[in-house]
Amino acid sequence: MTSLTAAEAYRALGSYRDRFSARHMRDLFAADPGRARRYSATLGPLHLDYSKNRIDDEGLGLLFGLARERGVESARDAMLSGEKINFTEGRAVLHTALRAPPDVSIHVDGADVVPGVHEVLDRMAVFSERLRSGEWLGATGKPISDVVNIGIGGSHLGPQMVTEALAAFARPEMRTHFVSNVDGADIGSTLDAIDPETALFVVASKSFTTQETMTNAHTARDWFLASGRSLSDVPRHFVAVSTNAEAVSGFGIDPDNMFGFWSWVGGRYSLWSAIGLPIALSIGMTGFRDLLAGARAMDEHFATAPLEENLPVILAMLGVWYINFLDAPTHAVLPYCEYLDRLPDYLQQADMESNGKLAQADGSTARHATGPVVWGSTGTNGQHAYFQLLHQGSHLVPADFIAVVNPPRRYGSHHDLLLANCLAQTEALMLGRDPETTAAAMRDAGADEDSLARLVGHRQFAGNRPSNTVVLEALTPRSLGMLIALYEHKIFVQGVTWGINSFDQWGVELGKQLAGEIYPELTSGPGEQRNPSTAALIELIRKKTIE
Ligand code: G6Q
Repeated sequence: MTSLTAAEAYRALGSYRDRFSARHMRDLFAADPGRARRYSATLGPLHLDYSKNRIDDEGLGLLFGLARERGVESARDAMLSGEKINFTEGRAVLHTALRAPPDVSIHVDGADVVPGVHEVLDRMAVFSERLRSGEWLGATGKPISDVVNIGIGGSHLGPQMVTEALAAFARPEMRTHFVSNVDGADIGSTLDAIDPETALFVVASKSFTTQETMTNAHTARDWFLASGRSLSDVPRHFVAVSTNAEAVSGFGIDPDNMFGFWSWVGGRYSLWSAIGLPIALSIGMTGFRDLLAGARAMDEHFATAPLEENLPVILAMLGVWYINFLDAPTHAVLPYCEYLDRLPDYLQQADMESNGKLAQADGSTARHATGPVVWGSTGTNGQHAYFQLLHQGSHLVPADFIAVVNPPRRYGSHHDLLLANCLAQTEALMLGRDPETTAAAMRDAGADEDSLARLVGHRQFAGNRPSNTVVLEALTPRSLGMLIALYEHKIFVQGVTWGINSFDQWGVELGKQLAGEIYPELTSGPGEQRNPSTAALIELIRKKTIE
């Protein structure tokens, strides 16, 4: 495939940008009374309002044309049917098969993968029921009260984000903890809070070789054994989620308590697989299956809706518009929902590890921008921190605001205040406040002409700052499944548009390799080939004092 910048629609978008980019969203709304309705879409319990974007019908038409020209539809079909679209690793990309119903067939290398998916789901159901009902007992005969997931990256961020998002569906007597960092403070503080007699560790690692995870797992096992237990007790307190049966059994985990998955499940797309075991242990398997069903509903929509009505495609192409045509290299994710506190972190990995790359299919380097820096945190907290820059800073920061209509619990006026703030921010970003209105408001408040001359420039808002608003009817396993799959497919569509492979992650290899080399040098001293800066830092650390 040719480069993005050579695409006919890309060039047309460039000239559209030159003609259009000065137009203000205020004027777009004024000129088109139907804009809010036409630039909105609903799928089940999820509503998307994308009307507060710097675009009109012509621009959107060009963006959908670009998606077609870049082969988004055929790439989508190839992914969904199990073709090996992860071309640098020779793998299919089938997180969608993890949420396919049993009557669907999806083949990889001639074999239907769906029966295996349901076999693992059924084993997860049996295990989670035994654990949650208190039938599964620890080595001293006590039921499990604390589940500790030990994993990192894709084996951590998804399960943690979903478990915390759906905390309202969990039973309070079953607590879930997540340990990821190789910093001993992470596992240390978790072990301090639990009892070895009632703890169950889920060692989650596709490879079962990841340094951080295996270091934490061994520390947990040592702690468990130090409590007076023997190796034969380990299988009652440690289970694994992995593709590496040999290493799992070498660790002392009963292979019957290993939940497998497959090479066609990428780490950051794996929460739907057995990597989601902590979710199932927390909210129960019915809830976990609802999560899968929500994602499945989004998959079906993605597979069948015309591009112009296809929610992931709409979000993706708006992102391409800002990144490639309006020089906006970051994207903010702003959930107005405390339960979604971890969503920005989760999407940071999903997006930045998928699309933070420049190598095109033929190995050449793209000469256009690709994946954005994804960042954000919950509202209203962000309003009192960095929103200043969103409103008046020099960077254009497209943002997704995520709101939930019905909270699991209402506390007085809190929820209406929360939602009012969410809507106020998107409106302020879009409308801004021109100098005349600013001056009039200041005059009404009693400001003199001297103050006006000095302060209007500071107190005006240019506006025209774009946002999407995603509204969930309620935060349930189903709606959350839809929301996550929406972003997964958005990321995919952008990767296809940019001509990159969204499913490898070679960029994390070099640092891992160097850490392996530097680790012994912290004891032995820097190797001769070590660069002077790093060598000096190694020496400083070995001295254990700065002076
Ligand atoms: C995700 C990445 C990465 C991976 C972790 C953990 O797509 O591949 O974040 O999930 O490095 O790997 P293991 O599951 O093999 O321990």
